[in-house]
Amino acid sequence: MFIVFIGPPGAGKGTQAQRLIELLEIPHVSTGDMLRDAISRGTDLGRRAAEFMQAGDLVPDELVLQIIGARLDQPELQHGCLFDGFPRNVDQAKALDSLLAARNTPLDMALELRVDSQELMRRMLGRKRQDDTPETIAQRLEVYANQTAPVLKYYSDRHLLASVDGSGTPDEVFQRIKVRVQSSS
Ligand code: B4P
Repeated sequence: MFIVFIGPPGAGKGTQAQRLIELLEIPHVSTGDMLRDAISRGTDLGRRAAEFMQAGDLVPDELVLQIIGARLDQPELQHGCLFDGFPRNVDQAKALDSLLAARNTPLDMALELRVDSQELMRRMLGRKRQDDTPETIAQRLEVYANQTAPVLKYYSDRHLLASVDGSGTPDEVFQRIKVRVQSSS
């Protein structure tokens, strides 16, 4: 099963993805984690991505698609995976469609996690990551509204979108996700 996980910054995609990959027994593909890993290893790609992440902007598609393409070529991803934080704009969604079509493995589901801005701010300021300053968070929320929200329409038009309320405890949220995923598989 191939699923994409979409939601505003701090919605808990990473938190819920860990649970979902265990339930579905599929690999986890988080572009945020892969980019942070490239930065900590000091690779050329990491150096180029760092300035965008620190500013709360999207990393250029060219860099993100480079890491996604390489990851999709790994044999463990042949039968499915959970894309976490990718795609983040409509061009990335179209590129993912092409990559999956070339492998004859179309996307099964787009899962949206919905959380209001006040709660997002509270969660992100609580985790103390380097790119979680109030200014950067405001910029990331704006980028989400302008660039990532249109991805929801893209998947809704293709009848692939399922939206889940991301408020409440991690257990409560996961129960809702489980119901949606199990009813579509
Ligand atoms: P990501 O790493 O994708 O992270 P995120 O959106 O900030 O957070 P996430 O939703 O995963 O929240 P989490 O579970 O941690 O992106 C970081 C940056 O990388 C982007 O700004 C961008 O620059 C770049 N990037 C990544 N992918 C890209 C792409 N495809 N294209 C271009 N650029 C890209 O949860 C947040 C906090 O809330 C945690 O502390 C958690 O413990 C807490 N929490 C979770 N669920 C909770 C709950 N139910 N109740 C209370 N707290 C909860």
